[in-house]
Amino acid sequence: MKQFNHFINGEFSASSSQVVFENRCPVDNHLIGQVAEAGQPEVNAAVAAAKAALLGPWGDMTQAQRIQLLDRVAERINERFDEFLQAECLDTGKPHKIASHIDIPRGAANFKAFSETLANHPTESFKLDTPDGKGALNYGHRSPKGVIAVISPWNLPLLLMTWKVGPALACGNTVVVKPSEETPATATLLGEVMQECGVPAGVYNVVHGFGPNSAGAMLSGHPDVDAITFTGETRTGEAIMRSAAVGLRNVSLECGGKNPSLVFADCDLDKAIEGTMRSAFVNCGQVCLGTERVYVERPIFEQFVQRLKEGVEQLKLGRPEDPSVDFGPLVSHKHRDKVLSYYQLAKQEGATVVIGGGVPDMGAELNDGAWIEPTIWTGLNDDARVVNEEIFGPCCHIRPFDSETEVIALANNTRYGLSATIWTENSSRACRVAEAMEAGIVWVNSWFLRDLRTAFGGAKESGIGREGGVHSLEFYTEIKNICIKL
Ligand code: NAD
Ligand code: 6OD
Repeated sequence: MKQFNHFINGEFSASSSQVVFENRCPVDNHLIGQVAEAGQPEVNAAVAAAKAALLGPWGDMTQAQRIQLLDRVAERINERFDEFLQAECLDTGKPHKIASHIDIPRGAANFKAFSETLANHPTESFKLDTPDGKGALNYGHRSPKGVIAVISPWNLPLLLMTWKVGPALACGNTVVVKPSEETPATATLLGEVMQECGVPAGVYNVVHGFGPNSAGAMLSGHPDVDAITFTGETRTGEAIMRSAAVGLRNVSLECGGKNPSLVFADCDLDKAIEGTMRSAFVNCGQVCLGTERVYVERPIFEQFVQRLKEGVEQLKLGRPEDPSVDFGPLVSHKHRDKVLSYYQLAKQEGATVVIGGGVPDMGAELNDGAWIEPTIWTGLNDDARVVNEEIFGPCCHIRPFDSETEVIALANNTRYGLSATIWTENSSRACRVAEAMEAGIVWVNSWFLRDLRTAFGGAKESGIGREGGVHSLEFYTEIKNICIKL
């Protein structure tokens, strides 16, 4: 059985209290290992190590030296690809087919993506006229912000954690990571990689534990944490923002969504079906950018519903290592209880269940896992809770619409604003509707097509701030104006 320890100041350690919690695999509920739960002593030690490391070898490095080291981290993740893959799939239950294409390659790429931005993004400079005629020169100078707390979720554990750790370290900060309690493995494994690559002690730290009254709250409340970057639920984001208010610490919050997909009758239907199959069901529907509300123009509504249903019938459920499998379990029984409560609610709210709605019979070996059926509904009212609340499972509601104006209003009728997807072959319409979406990210005729130089983040209750490209640079550095009287 594995032991997942904290990684503090370059070394692995258990908690001084010896408190541990279980890590179970959602495929069949077997015990993977025990995870040390951090208390205040471990959080204090990790933050102190991160603060100390801002000086010393890390603080003395040039940007080019830091980038070289982080390139080596990316290479080492790729060299240990299979270990990362196994660890991620055991923790989450997701198919190897998905993690080997998305989670692990992006986990490595996140350490490389920001070096060019850092090297090539200028700071501003202004010449000021002064009464003596000699003038003054202003120029911007970027410094690391300091100790960054990275609090991350379980759905894409390595990808979402390194998406923040990569740019934070490239900008010269140090980090304390609090991975989700559901998925401790890859953050821990990354500690080994940091050691192997010679990243100085204290630059990358990991503390394990839960949120409230545990490592998450202790870390976000720690006075020596200079900024907090978080991905997770909106309600958690609010709690973190309250903590960050003490000491006016910066936050970057990437939170929940209830993302719409708008399918116009002039779309390429094959592409729209293929894209919606991914946006609604990949990773068992546990992607923040995923589609839970589908609006289809009336002339193609029946055909769309029928074809999406046929797509779902083709999904193969099974063990992660089977290369023909495209659909794994939910991350945990706790999360399955939540998703199933919405499946129940959909029936109570009057939904027509097109397909799914329950728990599949996976056979004796797997029935203890957190398996669930991919599900499609139609027929719900616009004010149904199922149409308005984030479920974060493999399910979507499909509703017909009759005009562009109507569908824009329907899509924007939500407290969230993370992403939207538009399917149309009319490029004028695509631009018009995309600009009308109250969302941070809009895809046209694609979904989750990522360019790491672009702004990523949510509007409304889906978050605060943007990361990616220069936006990460803005968050992870403090810009200072230097004014020189000539
Ligand atoms: P969560 O908010 O429950 O947990 C996320 C992290 O926060 C975990 O590490 C958890 O331990 C920690 N945490 C919980 N309460 C805390 C507290 N009071 N103080 C400090 N830390 C605390 O989210 P989750 O269930 O792990 O992930 C699913 C959610 O994440 C969904 O809502 C999904 O939409 C969202 N998400 C958003 C994005 C995005 O980019 N916008 C990406 C992925 C997931
Ligand atoms: O691709 C990314 O950078 C990113 N942050 C993806 C988020 C996915 C949400 O589940």
